[in-house]
Amino acid sequence: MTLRPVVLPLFGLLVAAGCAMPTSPPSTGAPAVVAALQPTRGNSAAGNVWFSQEGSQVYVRGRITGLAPNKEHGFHIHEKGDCSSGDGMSSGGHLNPSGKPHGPPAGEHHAGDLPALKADASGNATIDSRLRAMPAGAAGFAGKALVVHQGADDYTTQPTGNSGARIACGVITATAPRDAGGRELPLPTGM
Ligand SMILES: [Cu+2]
Ligand SMILES: [Zn+2]
Repeated sequence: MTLRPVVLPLFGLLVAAGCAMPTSPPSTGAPAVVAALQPTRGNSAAGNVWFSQEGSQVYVRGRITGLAPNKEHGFHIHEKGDCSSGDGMSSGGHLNPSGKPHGPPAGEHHAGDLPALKADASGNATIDSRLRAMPAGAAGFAGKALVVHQGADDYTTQPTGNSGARIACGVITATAPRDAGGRELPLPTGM
């Protein structure tokens, strides 16, 4: 709720910047790193998620499809940028460079503990959050993995939150994902 007064003027600035350069291709604008989430074996969740540095703040924005309708899903940055195992397990544990317990975004938590995904009746979730105190900034997430879990994060069970199987995984990179025509997908701003 308290994000609105901060975020809306930023949207305006980004839109204005886009209009000033009508011939340029879509670009990420603010410095950002991106994860293109792919479903793990037997699952359907997928989507693109951007972590953008805006001044001293890090925002996470994106859209994920193929989730369980009307369910909450655990959502974390994991420490290894490796989704090759097919079940997401190769991404290791939660990103936790400062040795914190697992927990909710508003309390003590791993750097990789993100606000839960909330799927709508069609199994889609939109993410638009500001992350608290990220010393390494958005760029510090490059080379890690973004993971979506099958179940809800209880934010209590150590060190995982007990949110079950890993249903989507994507390595976080500084390279923007591209559409079928090879154009960079823009950083979402109006979600
Ligand atoms: Cu996780
Ligand atoms: Zn955690």
